[in-house]
Amino acid sequence: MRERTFSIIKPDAVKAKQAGEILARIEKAGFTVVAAQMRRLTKAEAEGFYYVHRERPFFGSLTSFMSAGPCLTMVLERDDAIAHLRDIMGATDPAKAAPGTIRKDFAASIEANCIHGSDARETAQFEIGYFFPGIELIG
Ligand code: 3AN
Repeated sequence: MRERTFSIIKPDAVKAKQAGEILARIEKAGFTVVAAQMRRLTKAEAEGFYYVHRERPFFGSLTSFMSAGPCLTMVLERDDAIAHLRDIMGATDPAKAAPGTIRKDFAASIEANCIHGSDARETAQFEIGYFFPGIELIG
């Protein structure tokens, strides 16, 4: 089923000038870019985005990293977009990511792991609305 997901090419990858290569992989995997915007998150925006992780020990470090430089926020569409993006991203920890995945090839650490992708339908709706309010949602 055609659906939308939300993705961020994170500050580590933008700084390393890998955003273009990562986006090319996403497009080659059949995704359409529905919306895209470079932005630098404030610490408060990063905290709101990662609210579900607020009790985790890495929350402060993660939100500092995510607000340390520009990132590329995107809404992506294809069949089974949420699961498929997670497949091509690879595991959260790049050391455990499968060969050929984006994180295996570009990420430096479990925190600076180059790309975000929504993990479920509800999260995708929240995340798309958080950064692109007004975009029509599927479902
Ligand atoms: P994913 O991005 O693969 O869905 P989550 O949702 O478990 O992973 O974690 C959200 C983000 O928090 C990750 N993308 C990563 O940047 C960071 N993160 C996750 N686990 C750790 C950890 N153990 N130490 C530091 N940062 C972490």
